[in-house]
Order: sequence, then C-alpha cells, then structure tokens
Amino acid sequence: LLNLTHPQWLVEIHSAYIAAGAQVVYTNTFGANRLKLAGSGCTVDEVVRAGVANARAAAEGKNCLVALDIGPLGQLLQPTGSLSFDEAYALFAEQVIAGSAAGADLICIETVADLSEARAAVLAAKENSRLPVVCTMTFEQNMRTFTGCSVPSVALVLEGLGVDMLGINCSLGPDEIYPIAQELLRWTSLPVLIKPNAGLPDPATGAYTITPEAFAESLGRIAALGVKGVGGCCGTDPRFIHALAQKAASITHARPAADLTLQPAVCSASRVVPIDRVRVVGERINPTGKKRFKEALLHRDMDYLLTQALSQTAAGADILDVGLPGVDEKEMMEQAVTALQSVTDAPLQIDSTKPEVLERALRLYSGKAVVNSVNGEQAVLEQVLPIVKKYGAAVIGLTLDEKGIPQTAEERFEIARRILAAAQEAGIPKKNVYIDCLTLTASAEQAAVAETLRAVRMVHEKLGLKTLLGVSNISFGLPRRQVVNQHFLTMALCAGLDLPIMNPNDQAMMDAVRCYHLLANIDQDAKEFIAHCAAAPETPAAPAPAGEISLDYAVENGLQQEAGALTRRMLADMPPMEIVNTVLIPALDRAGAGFEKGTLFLPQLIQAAGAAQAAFEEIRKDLARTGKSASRGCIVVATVKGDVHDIGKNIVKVLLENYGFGVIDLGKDVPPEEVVRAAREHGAQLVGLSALMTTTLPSMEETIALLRREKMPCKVMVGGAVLTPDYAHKIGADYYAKDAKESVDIARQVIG
Ligand code: THG
Repeated sequence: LLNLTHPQWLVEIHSAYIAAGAQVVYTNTFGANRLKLAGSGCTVDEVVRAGVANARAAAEGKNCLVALDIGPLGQLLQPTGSLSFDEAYALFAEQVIAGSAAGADLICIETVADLSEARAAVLAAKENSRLPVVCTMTFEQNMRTFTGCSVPSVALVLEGLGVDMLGINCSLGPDEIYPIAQELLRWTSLPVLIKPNAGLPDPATGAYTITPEAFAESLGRIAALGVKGVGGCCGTDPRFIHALAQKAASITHARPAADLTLQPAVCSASRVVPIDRVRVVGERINPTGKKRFKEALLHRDMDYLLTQALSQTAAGADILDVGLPGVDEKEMMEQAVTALQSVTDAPLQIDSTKPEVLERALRLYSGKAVVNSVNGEQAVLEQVLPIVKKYGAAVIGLTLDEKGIPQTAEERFEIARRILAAAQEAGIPKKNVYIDCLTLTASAEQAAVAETLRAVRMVHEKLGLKTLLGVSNISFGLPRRQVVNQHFLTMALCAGLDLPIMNPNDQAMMDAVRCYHLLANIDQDAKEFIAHCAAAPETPAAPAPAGEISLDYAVENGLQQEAGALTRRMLADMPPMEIVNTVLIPALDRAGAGFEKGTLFLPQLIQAAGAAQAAFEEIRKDLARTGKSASRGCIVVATVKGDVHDIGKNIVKVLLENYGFGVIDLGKDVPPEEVVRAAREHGAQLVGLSALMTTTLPSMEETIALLRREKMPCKVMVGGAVLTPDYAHKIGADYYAKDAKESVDIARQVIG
C-alpha cells in the first residue's frame, strides 16, 4: 500500500539499489494479490500499477530492468490446504495482467515452497503476458521445500513449463544454499538465479549476522559454479548489492554441461524417476476386466483407486498408469490426479485418447507426467503434441497410423521415426519421446509377437529412444496368463524394453525384472537382488486387496473414506477409546516418524491426519451416543498480534485436532488480551503461539508476559520460522515446537 501512499519512499529505495549496481529491481508487490489486499480498499490493479510505476521511475534512463514481483498467496493449495489450483491461477493471472499492462520488463515469481503453486503462477504468467518469466523457489536445509518438493522435480517441472530462468531464494544464507544450488545446476540447462538471505536472523534482535563483504564472498563461490543471476533476499540492503556487483564483475563462468539434463526422466513433486534402467509402469489403475474397479468409479470411490496405487508402489512400481475410460472421463481424471498426488510420490502416466482429458490432467499434475499416448495419425499428432510441449510432459508414441497397425517391424519403425520427427518439430526434446511397438495378443496373432520384439530392438538400437509395451495384452484369451506374461516380459526386456506396463503385484513379473537387472549386469554385484531376497525370503504378503485393508493402514496412507468406514465397523466390537489408543494414535505416530525421517512430507502427513480425523468423527459420534466427550483437553492457538502469516498455525491446528485434542483457533493478528481472555474462558491447558517474522517476535513476548501476569495456569508453546529454542526460552515459553509434528508431542506431554 505504500506504493500508493508514499511512492517517493519506493523510488528512493529502488534508486539506492540501482546506484549500488542492481541491474534488475523487483517491484514492491510481493503480496499484492486479491487475498492479501482484501479489506485494504485497494485493487490488485491499483497496487501493482503503482508498484511498477515507482520502480520504473527509479530505473528510467539507467541500465536496469523492472521485474514484476509475485510472491506466494499465503494459503496452501488443495488437498493440503483449501485453495483450488484454478483459484490460485486466477489470483496470479490478475497480478500478471496488471503488471504487464503497467509495463514491467519481466516477471519474477519468488519464495514459493509448493510446486503446485509455482506451476499455477508460471502458467498464469505465460498465458496472460509475453514477458520473460523467472521462478525461484525456497528450500530448507534438507534440500526440500516446506511441502517436500525436491530439487530435481523443481528443475524438471519448471523447465518443462518453459520458464526462462529458475533458481532459489530466501530461507537460508549463501553457505547453506551452496549444495542446493550445486544440485540444481546438475538438473537444468536454464540460466540459474540465486538470491539468499543475509544468513539466518538472530531472533532476539532480528538482525542478520553476515556482513555485505562476507555475503558477496560466499555468494561469489556459488556464482562461480555457473550461476547467471545473483541477488539478495531477507536481511540484505544496497550495501550487499554493492559488494555483490563488485564481486560479480570478477567472476568467470565455468558452468559444466548439466550432466543429468540429457537423461530421460519423469517425476512427481517430490521424486524423480530417471529412465536409466527398466522402470515398471503399474497397470492396475485401469478398469479393464475389473468389475470392482468399475463399481468404485461409478460410486466415485477414490479410496479404491488409491489403494491400487499404494499396493502397486509397495510391490515395486516406479510409475503409475492412470486410465479411467467411461462417462465423465475428464472429471474422473481430474479427481484421480488430485487424489493420487497427495498419497503417492510415484510419477503418473495419463492413459487417455482424449486431448481434453490429457490437458486437464497435465494442468493439475505437479510433476512431469507421461502422456499415454499419441500415434502416427496426423490429426492426433497435431492435437496432442502441443499439449505435451506446453506442460513439459513425456509422450508415448504408438506405432500405428491412419492405416492401422502395420504387420512388419520395419513399418512400425518407420512410424516411430515419423512420430519422433513430429515431436521434435513441436519442440519436444528427443529424450521425452517413448515408443510403444504394440503388443497384440498371442492367441489371435501369434506371428506378430516376433515382429513386436524386432521393432522394439530396432527402435532401441537405431533411434535410441526409450520403449514401452503393454505386456499383459500378450496373454488375453490364453490359459495361465501369468506365465505367458512373465516369459514375454523377459523376451521383451532382452530386446531392449525399458518401460513394461504390467501388474507389479504379480510376483513372478517383478522377479523377471529383478533377474533381468541382475543378468544384464545392471544390478552390479547382485546387490539389489540379494537385498530383495533377504528382505522377502518367502512369498511376500499378498497386497491388501481393497476393502480388506486395516484401519492403521488406511490412516497411515491417508485413505479418508476407508478410515471412516473401517472405524464404523470396528466400533461394533471394540471400545472407542481402545481404537484411538491402540490403532489411530500408533498409526499417526508412524506417519509422524516418517515425516521426521524425511521419508514422507507435509502433504502426506496432512493426508494421514485427515484420515485419522475421519476415524475420529466416527468415534466422536459413538461417544456422543453414550454421553461422553472425545476431545482431550483444550488448546488455544493464535498467530500473534502484528503477524498475518497463519499457514504454520493452521497446520498445527489440523494435526492437534486429528490427534483428538480440543482446539480453539483465534486466527491471526491476535492481541495479547484476546489470547488471555480465550485461555481463561475455555480453561486452556496449553496455549500455542506462532510468529513468522522477526518483527513480530516482541508481540509474542508480550503475550507470554501477559499470560504470566494474569497467572494463567496454562503452559505455552511457541513456533515459527525465525524462532529458536534459545529465544523461546528467553521470552518465557515453556516449549519450543520446531514443526507441527512436535507441537503434537508437546500437547501429549502436557495433556496426555
Ligand atoms: N500400450 C499402452 N497403453 C496401454 C496398453 C498398451 N494401456 C492399457 C493396456 N495396454 C495396459 N494395461 C492393462 C491393464 C490390465 C490388463 C492388461 C493391460 C489386464 N487386466 C486383467 C484382465 O483384463 O483380465 C485384470 C487383471 C486384474 O484383475 O488385475 O490384463 O498396450 N501405451
């Protein structure tokens, strides 16, 4: 709002940066979106225009570009939060339209922690302006974003969407960012931008500890890796930019070719799967021949589909084929992609012939997916390839065309060659094209089997493309299908098959893949084979067939409908609190332990909590019937006065509730008196206070002081990005919670 009320201040600040040597200035519009401007009396257009005008006034006549700055929306996207992808897109589009009309030179999306949100912003930028787009995300020291996105996923997805530059900003100082930048440079060939904080702030004083010279020295070491853009985030000022500009002049770029960018790979937001060996594509999210599946689709039972996903990845699937033909295919696909990406980190392969279904799935998927499929028909190539290109997906080309499926391998090879040429023409890199030489059924077309295998070998050897086959097609109409599938799989692997679509829950099939890796000298020293045999000496437990899964499995894996239904059933012969204590809490604890170990991430933790909530709802109803209460204790939570960041506090609230605690949420920007009043009124045993910014930490201290002065008999826990255990202790808090999971541990200690 200062853009409008005090434009001169902004012009002066921008001018100081330009005088210090900045070649790009960001407009003062980080939070200028409709959500954050609500109630301000100003529109997005007014604020953004003023922001651009102020930067422009300072940059006029100087060698300096004006970047429209776009920060995160301040709310989490579904299913972790409540904002839909389309809503997020619309909010960003408003900023982009205002900024490009106001004459910004480029768009810089920054400080985003969720890849879905970054994708919404990048798509909004690209679809509503012609300006260059830069996107930098914010990572924690574990090389992940707050929501668990990995460096390779960020690189693959943003590069696929066609950003012009990508990188890292905020959260950490240059020394902590060094290894993250190094990893990013291996995964992208785009120009990279690094904008660290001035180290980490001292929460007591709010002061950042690094000097401008030390900052420039340390960031200079990152720049020498081959980074194209450098700058400063929190805690930096024109002195830092001055030191950086001096340093930058002396840096020679020696960026090695990014070694991993040539390799074919797909990813989810949190996991990359390089196609550098056989990768198993699970076939079971497909109603073909499955009555139960068709029924589940009819009843919109997403949990059934999710259990199929989980049992396949548990058995070793690397990628999941998702095919949902039938009525409402587009809507079903939309629901399936949304639900799947919140419970599994396996990349998805979208199996549909309908361009509108493919487009919708790719738009919502926050990874790099495989499109299954195109073929040699001109009309299909023209319709689908632009979609594949736009979203940066990989694509499968079926070797058939207007004339049908050719008899010979040579003819199929020719179609493969044509598909590759068309893809490259459309701007899709060769590494993103996989070829399916088509598995016909041996029962009907026995002679075709050899042609398929010959074609696989030709495509593999002469085109150097990755190959894929629907392996189970081979055995339709034959007895003992599994045996036929298994031996065909081995034959195809020998011919050069990279991506079998198959049933990973068929142990013989997975064994064939493992043996192939062993015998082809891919699994060196048979390490993986031996490890697998040691872990599963006997036949491994059959995958939990849907409908027969246990409550703890449902909770741990975030299956909400199943968790509710199973709890209802269990209540028939188990006391409610026994279910809570022996099943729900231990399952949540296992999910929490996974979170701590870094094997699962915030979206999955929230999803598990959501499933526990569904179970709790049933327990609550049951207890209400007998006049008992299910909630334990009372916890008051609030973001302190002056601070409007409530993502962290909201996550804490969700987790506490799902562990069965009673929570009173006072919202954000809450005055100390309000916290005391609520604690007294509700007889709170625990008060949780949150603050994100160093500038609002004093009001956290005041709130604790008031609680103590009023002699409130409650414990106080505090948390937030800039807090440290020392500082929490110093301001008189009883507990410091480093994350939402720990706030639950504290609540259990205090309340039981
Ligand atoms: N190429 C490409 N995509 C494809 C195929 C292909 N997608 C679909 C299909 N073929 C691959 N997927 C399947 C899925 C299931 C079965 C076969 C291929 C199958 N199902 C059993 C049945 O119908 O009897 C049911 C098994 C079960 O109950 O799990 O055989 O060729 N690009």
